[in-house]
Amino acid sequence: MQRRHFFTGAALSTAAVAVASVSRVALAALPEPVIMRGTATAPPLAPTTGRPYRPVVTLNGWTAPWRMKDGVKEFHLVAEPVVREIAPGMQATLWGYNGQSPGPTIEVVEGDRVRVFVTNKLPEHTTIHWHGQRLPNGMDGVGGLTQPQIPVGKTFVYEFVARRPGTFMYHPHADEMTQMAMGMMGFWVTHPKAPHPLISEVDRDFCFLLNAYDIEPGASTPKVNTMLDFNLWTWNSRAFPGIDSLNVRLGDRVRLRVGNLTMTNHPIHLHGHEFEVTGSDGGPWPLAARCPEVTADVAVGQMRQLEFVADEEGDWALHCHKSHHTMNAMGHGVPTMIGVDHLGLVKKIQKLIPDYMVMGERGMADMGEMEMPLPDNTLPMMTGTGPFGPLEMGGMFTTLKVRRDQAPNDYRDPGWFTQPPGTRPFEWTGALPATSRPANPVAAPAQSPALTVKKPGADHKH
Ligand SMILES: [Cu+2]
Repeated sequence: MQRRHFFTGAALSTAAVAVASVSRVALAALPEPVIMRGTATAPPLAPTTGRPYRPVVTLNGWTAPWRMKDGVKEFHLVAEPVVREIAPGMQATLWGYNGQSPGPTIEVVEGDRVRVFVTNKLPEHTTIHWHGQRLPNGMDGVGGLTQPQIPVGKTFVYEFVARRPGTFMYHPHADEMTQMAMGMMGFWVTHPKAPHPLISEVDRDFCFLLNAYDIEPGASTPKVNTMLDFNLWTWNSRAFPGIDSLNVRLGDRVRLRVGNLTMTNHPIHLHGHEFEVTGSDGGPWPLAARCPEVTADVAVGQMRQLEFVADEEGDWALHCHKSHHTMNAMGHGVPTMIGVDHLGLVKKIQKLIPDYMVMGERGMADMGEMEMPLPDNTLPMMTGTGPFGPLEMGGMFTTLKVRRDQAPNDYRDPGWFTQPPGTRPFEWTGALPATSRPANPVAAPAQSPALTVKKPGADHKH
């Protein structure tokens, strides 16, 4: 892989020299691609030309600037290998667009004519499919079916009118298993050109893609053949605690746009509020189809718009409700030890391996607190620290921070919520009623089944 990158890079610098020697007119034919290296959530990119709209905020991402040329919005996407920090302490070698995975969000207005230049700097061919769009068949981006693949080093031009407003995404339709497992995807939002009866104006409009990677602890390149057993569950290729909080003002109307490009469904759950699903990649939903929810399942290849009024102050968890999707790598091979009494075993092993710890005897929370020594470039299974200690989370988890004094259009993290006095559970220090059950039923000797210990390779001894 390194050698291939090296040679690709060498070929590209040669190409750059060649381009530099052609005329300025020829150069101006293509908008310069804008490359992003950071992982911070970029502030919304207000439109400077064309019809006005309230821009979205891409969680730990950014929106691609465009060039208006003869009334056409021109974007330039560069498909290329990228390095993405999944969370502090872990870098992944992915493929993406314009320096990041996911690529930049594309924002246009209903009725806009859009031209996207796609330059292929990958080591293999690619295409881009514009998921959910109405467009001419030849612009649909399915390699082999609607167009020839974009060869390595070449630039193809897609052009169509963004015919319907809504929430969309883009991704390759070429060697999909590899290219999507490597992180190639991006968000697309088409804003309505005029007030729309089924599309509300919101104060904050966030978007993110659900994605997943299988990267062995200590490695950095995803295993692209994995079908189900991923170990990094991410939003916009970030895992908690690498996912920024969603910071809003008390009373804001908030929209979350979520798209799923993983291999399984994700029930997205918000604490402290009810939301309505107001639309999908199929378009805005009729009012009669909306109902209050606190969890919305986003199936594979689906997109959902979740809308609510943020009318409860606090730090509210926002996460996938599959408990294995709110943890990071390293945990899945650990055997269940709850109720197992290790007696003096640990001390004996520690004579040989001083750092040895037994995990899970009392549950797994120890892992959140201790964060076992890890190989380089991986993330603890249960991690993050809040105002009251370890959060014991990972993966698809973040917080919605609702604050009375968050200024309009201020997206900065306000820090932890200060809870009003008397609004938190407290320790009961009075008398407890006598219990009629054994204190620890698992350890009660009378109920324990007889165990036969069998050593490997010693079948004759019992
Ligand atoms: Cu999930």
